[in-house]
Amino acid sequence: MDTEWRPTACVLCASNCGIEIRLDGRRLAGVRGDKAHPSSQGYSCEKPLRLDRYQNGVDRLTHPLRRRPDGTFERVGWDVAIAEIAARFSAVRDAHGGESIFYYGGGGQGNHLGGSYAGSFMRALGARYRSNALAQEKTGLFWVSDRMLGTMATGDFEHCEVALFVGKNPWQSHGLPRARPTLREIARDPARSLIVIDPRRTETAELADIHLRVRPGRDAWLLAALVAVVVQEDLIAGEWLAEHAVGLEEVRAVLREVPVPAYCETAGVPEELVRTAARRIAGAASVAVFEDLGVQMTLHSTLNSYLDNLLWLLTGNFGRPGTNNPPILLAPFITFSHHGPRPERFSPVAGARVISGLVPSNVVAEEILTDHPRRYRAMLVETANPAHSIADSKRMREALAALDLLVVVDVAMTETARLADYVLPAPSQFEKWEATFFNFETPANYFHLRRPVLDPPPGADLLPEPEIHARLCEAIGAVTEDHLRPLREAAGRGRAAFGQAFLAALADPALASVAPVLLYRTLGPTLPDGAAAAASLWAQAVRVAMAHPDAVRRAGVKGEGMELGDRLFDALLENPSGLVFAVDEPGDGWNRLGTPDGRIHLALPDLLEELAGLGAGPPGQQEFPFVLSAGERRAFTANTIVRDPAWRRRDGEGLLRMSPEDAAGLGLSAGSRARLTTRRGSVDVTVEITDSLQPGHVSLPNGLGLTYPADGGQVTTGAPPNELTDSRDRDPYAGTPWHKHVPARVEALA
Ligand SMILES: Nc1nc2c(c(=O)[nH]1)N[C@H]1C(S)=C(S)[C@@H](COP(=O)(O)OP(=O)(O)OC[C@H]3O[C@@H](n4cnc5c(=O)[nH]c(N)nc54)[C@H](O)[C@@H]3O)O[C@H]1N2
Ligand SMILES: Nc1nc2c(c(=O)[nH]1)N[C@H]1C(S)=C(S)[C@@H](COP(=O)(O)OP(=O)(O)OC[C@H]3O[C@@H](n4cnc5c(=O)[nH]c(N)nc54)[C@H](O)[C@@H]3O)O[C@H]1N2
Ligand code: SF4
Ligand SMILES: [Mo]
Repeated sequence: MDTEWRPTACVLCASNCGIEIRLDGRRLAGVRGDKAHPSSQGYSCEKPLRLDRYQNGVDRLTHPLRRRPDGTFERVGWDVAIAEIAARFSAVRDAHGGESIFYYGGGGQGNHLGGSYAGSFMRALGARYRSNALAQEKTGLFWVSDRMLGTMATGDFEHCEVALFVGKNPWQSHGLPRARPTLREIARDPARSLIVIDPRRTETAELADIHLRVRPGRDAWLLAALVAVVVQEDLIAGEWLAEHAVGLEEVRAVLREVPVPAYCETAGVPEELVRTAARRIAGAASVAVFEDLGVQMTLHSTLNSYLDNLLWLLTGNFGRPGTNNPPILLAPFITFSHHGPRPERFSPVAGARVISGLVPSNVVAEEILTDHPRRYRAMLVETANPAHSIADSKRMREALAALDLLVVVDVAMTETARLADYVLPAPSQFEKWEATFFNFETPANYFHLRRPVLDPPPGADLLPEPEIHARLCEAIGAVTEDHLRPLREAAGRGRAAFGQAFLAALADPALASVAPVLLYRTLGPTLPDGAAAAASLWAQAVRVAMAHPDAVRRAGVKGEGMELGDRLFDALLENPSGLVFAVDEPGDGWNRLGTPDGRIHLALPDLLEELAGLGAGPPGQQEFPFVLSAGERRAFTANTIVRDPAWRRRDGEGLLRMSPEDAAGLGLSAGSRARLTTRRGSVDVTVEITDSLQPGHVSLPNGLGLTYPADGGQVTTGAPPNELTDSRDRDPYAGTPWHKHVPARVEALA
């Protein structure tokens, strides 16, 4: 066993805790929290202990693969793969236009560096449409926040007096630094309060001071009642709103009419408890809020996000420590444009709203399975598993099979890779330079550029994503030696000369569109320890230093202008456990408001109309008696990042949770087998009985139902949730899926 502990990060959820790894040969034999990591500070949960199952999975890809006419795969060399893929994408572009080429993915929970280069190849082809999992969850919130704030805001849970979690179970799903200790600290402190809105009595709800145990799918009524109490009892931050917001009267007019008792009844929550929660929120010095999939993937999802934002805005919880603040993103992978010069965009076939540059995942199949002349004909999928993760897997498989060309870049043979024409193997996240772009903390934000922990497997023929994208750009002639030479020469003369030459190159739009690959090929080779993949971050470091020089200097980086950016970039390279790169002063969040008048816009007419329409009541009796939440985060789920089922120390097959009342009614006992049926399909499951669920609500974990080699064949463990979901069940504004609200039926199996 190696005695050295090597710093890296856990890649199993968006928290990306710093960890240290000790190797035994090629095995990740020891894993522990990294105390030097600025955000997690030594914390980690139970999941990364067996990260070796990701690193050394038996279905890891070792060579580029090409599909034969009979459907099997054959190995090809990189030169052949790159040349053929470039030629086939070019042929699709020549015949149908670049817009018919679609990109999906670009980063899972820990690897966004590779995706930062993919745009170069796509733009060079003239592609305009792309998507990823954010368009299955966050785009409704982005759209609302864009219109209200011209940006987004995240909760400061370290400093808040009241923490509010809406459809979010951070005990299991994390998403805030050191989630479990942070939750315990809030719960233990009599001066602070933890409020949870969830139909389940989750681990987080168990700790809460107030648990609003809403009926599944009835959040819109509950949130409307909460905000209405704030307005009707005159608990709003009146002076603050007069100074900072517009549209209060329109909002007040609608909220005055909300019948609080009736809406609480619809939501299934006692009115007094709702009033108590509203008063606690309005009376607190600071409230931090995190809404997540429980409200973003259920009925009225975009309205839920709007009401949620109204709750903390009407009570003045923005732009101060302990409230909700716009973070400085080192890599701006979320974009806001509503208040800018560009009109809204819509997808070419389904006409679905494109938010933050993303087509809703739920319409991707619709955009392919049609004879519409503008349909997507070719697709590049990178570090995502859409055949498993997008609603209605059956239809998604059909859509992927209907493409003229499907290319998948992954580390493992996934459900999506099996359908591809070419499968391109990348080194694992521990075998290359990597980074996550999920950096949302305020007031101190951090970034972690990770070094490789070990080499790729001997004998394997892998290429990191930046190299793949650079070679593809070169193969179609978008990047040539003539483009690179002047930049390379400038890089040889130092960073200042390089900066000048790079800015000059950007004046040519064709070069600007492939800028990341130019950086990789020219600045990249000058970086220490083979860190070429980090080159795209140089441009981001310079951008952040120009836009937020004081915040960067408060983080301890010295200098002015481009030099400050250079030093920030060097600091990223020199801190293998991560670096605080920006520190805010109280009130800095206001400078990042993106509305042209510098005000918060409270009134969104379309959503106020939907709010007024809630009076008609919830949808009537369904043909199916149960609400299925398809995709609960549990102790041993991590999307589809770890494919080996032996990774799970418990709940190995992913039990269907249901209430004792429902189990008794169906004649089921713990461990019984049952058939779960929806409009789109059936799966067989094993039942767990728990009073943490309400009658009428059943819950299945996410990330199961993967097929993995075992016993000389392929074995599928657990139920794949998207065999049950329907892509038409989606939000009318953002197209986000209602995975938490799938009408279902359960029957006992003999
Ligand atoms: N362990 C683990 N952690 C993860 C992941 C993982 O796979 N495993 N995935 C990561 C990813 S990609 C994400 S996006 C996050 C998601 O993190 P979360 O959103 O916290 O995860 P979920 O468990 O999907 O949903 C949260 C809660 O919504 C509740 N819910 C269901 N229906 C409703 C409803 O109608 N109303 C309300 N208010 N709540 C409802 C569920 O009971 C559940 O407790 O987790 C991240 N962290
Ligand atoms: N029914 C239902 N469906 C859901 C959800 C739900 O709650 N219910 N949740 C949704 C949410 S919130 C999310 S975020 C999505 C997640 O779904 P996807 O976005 O499709 O992502 P993952 O399942 O995380 O797949 C990540 C892929 O990256 C690969 N990978 C790992 N490391 C590397 C690497 O270094 N390079 C490359 N190229 N590939 C790598 C893994 O092998 C895996 O195939 O699922 C969504 N789907
Ligand atoms: S799964 Fe998430 S919370 Fe747990 S160690 Fe990994 S990054 Fe941290
Ligand atoms: Mo997610």
